[in-house]
Amino acid sequence: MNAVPLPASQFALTVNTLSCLMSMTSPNFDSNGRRSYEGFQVLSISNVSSQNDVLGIQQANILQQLYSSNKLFNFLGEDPNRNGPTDVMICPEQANNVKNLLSTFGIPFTVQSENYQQNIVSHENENNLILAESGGNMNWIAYQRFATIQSWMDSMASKYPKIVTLETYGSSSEKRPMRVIKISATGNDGSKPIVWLDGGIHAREWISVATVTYMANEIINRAVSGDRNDLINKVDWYIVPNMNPDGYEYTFTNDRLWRKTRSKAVNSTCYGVDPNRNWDFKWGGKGTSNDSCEITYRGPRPASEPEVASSQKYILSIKNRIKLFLTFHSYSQLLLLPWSYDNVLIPDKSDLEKVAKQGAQALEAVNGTKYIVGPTPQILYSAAGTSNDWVKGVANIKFAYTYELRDTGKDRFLLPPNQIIPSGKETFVGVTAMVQGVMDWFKIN
Ligand code: 0X9
Ligand code: ZN
Repeated sequence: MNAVPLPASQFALTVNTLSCLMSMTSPNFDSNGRRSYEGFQVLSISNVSSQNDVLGIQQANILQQLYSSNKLFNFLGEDPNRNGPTDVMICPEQANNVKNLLSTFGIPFTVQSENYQQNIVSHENENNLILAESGGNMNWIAYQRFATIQSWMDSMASKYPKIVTLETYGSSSEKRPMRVIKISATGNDGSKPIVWLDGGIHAREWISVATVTYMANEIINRAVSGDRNDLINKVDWYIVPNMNPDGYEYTFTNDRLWRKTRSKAVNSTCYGVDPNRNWDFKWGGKGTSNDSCEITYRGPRPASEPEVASSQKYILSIKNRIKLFLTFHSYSQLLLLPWSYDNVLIPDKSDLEKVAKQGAQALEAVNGTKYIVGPTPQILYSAAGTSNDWVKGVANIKFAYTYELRDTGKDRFLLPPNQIIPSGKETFVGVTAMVQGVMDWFKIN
């Protein structure tokens, strides 16, 4: 279809009349009192042209305006500047208007979901069925609750007291423990390098929690066998499966798409700070919001969140031993290098890239899952105040990376539970290859 473009001024008017205020201020709830996404639609917008059309209007520019001025697309947190297709969720009251507008400007899109609540319900039903069948015990065939993960950590520590120890280094806004599981095949005598793994800093990214606990379990199994020549036994592992415990629980009980912490903002009705915009390095820069209702809210000040402040303090106390820092998110299948705050190169980019490429290659060899390696702004978008940047810039840990796990946009945060084990297996192979690369660089054997 050959659409007749609107003049730019008329476009601005059209955009300004689109608002999701209704579904933002008075959201729907399901029969269990949880946020319902009934009628929300997901569109995948691809091949957006950055060429000017006859009237000098850029399609990419239009998308940017739609994205930023109307709070239409806030639920998936996608940024139209990123490479690849942009997936957006649209509130029910504007679904038709937005689709008409896109068609008018000849911007190609496909409808991925006519009603996102259906996607959520079928994902949760599937998970709950497995959880019910497995009777509250830890496993990696379903996504687990915070309490189950904590008791599993307790049981590992009491079963293998010489190898597995636990430490609570802080507590969340709602007073859940910030807890690290330490695995040391030869006893943690303070002499070995530390590899840090964390998951769940973003609440809805369940696969990051599941993958990190999967890896912890694998490491414990191999440490118990006690082979001193096994690479994984040459380091001490410090693993925090839940960096944002309140947010994680909230995704089970109240809102499957919650991303932030659960602190209450002063002088606002909104809750939560994006814990990956709250770290005390370049705080407040690009890709952050000062609006407490937004999903990328940076918080009132650096490290305002107890989850972030306690993690910073804890990491500083062991920074000299940490040789590799990996934080796990989803989705997109990326292995990101700092800096993320802006398109600025780190001085040792080639060292970090080399290790990352070894990781991505080893990972891909397992199930053919492809990861793209590169600096954050070049392959995703700029984001200031991330844990990754703070770890590199303040704690001075050389090898610090962010994994964006499965998938590339089919199921997004609702990744089917039968992908936990494949994700865990391939990611662990990727991580061990990176450990090897880092050991080689530091000439540790
Ligand atoms: O926006 C983010 O915080 C991360 N993406 S996500 O979709 N999981 O929310 C990207 C963070 C980017 N970079 C680094 N931490 N380096
Ligand atoms: Zn994330």
